[in-house]
Amino acid sequence: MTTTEHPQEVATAAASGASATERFHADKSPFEAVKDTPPERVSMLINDVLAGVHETIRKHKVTYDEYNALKAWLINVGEDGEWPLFLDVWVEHVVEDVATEHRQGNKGSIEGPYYVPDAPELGAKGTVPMRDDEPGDPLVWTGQVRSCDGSALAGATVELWHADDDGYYSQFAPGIPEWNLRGTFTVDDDGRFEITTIRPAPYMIPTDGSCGKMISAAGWHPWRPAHLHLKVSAPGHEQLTAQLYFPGDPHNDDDVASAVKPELVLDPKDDGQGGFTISYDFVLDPAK
Ligand code: MBD
Ligand code: FE
Repeated sequence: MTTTEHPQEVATAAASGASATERFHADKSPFEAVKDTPPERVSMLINDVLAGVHETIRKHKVTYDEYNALKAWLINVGEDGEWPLFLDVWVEHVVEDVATEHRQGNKGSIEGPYYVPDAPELGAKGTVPMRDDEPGDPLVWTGQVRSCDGSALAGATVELWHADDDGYYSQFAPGIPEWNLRGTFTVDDDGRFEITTIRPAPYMIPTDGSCGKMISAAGWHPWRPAHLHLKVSAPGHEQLTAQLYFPGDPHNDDDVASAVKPELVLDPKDDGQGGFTISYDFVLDPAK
């Protein structure tokens, strides 16, 4: 069996959730950065969240059966390791809006649960690691990284990660080589880069886990439009986390993660050989 054969038969919500939870714990403690938050702010935030919950219960006369279903569901989300997925799909987009609203350059989009640091370094021009028989249309992306004043940012890095042609991410679905479709590019002296990869497929939230259960109970759909994830970093500048999308995707207008912005939709050109070329530049804000 090749690695690309029917990976959906073995990809489970609990397995990708466990990987995402483990990945999150592997980073430095998220509590460190907020250890000096005054109790007044903590109290205010918790009170406001709870007030929203209390208001919902009164307004809709939530029953004990519904309350118990919620309790069971919250327990299951944790057991499935799906909190990274739940939070990044239904909450992160607002945090991202607030965090980047001051920017003059690119504002970006959410990171999501499937970023892994330290992907292979590929220089200014290169091809991301992929299998010999990697399915998907070839994609060649040229771009430049600049500061808000228009100057090229030599030495900037562009980290790219994305799903394969089945909608699966390496390190979060079984049977895919570790760094498949993940790479780190360092731009040249003119801030330019050229990345060769394949066009990703749309992403479907696993339907066999707690998030999937909530989606189907609510009559929603589980889809994110096809997207490229990236992080752009340069000395003395705010790091940009963004996603890029393809025109015509049916879920650009109703992304389950609410993470599409018009300026993030690409304009791919047919390369005449079954592939596409894209051109997309980044403008980073100087760090405050
Ligand atoms: C993804 O691939 C993703 O990008 C987000 C934000 C949430 C779930 C899966
Ligand atoms: Fe994604």
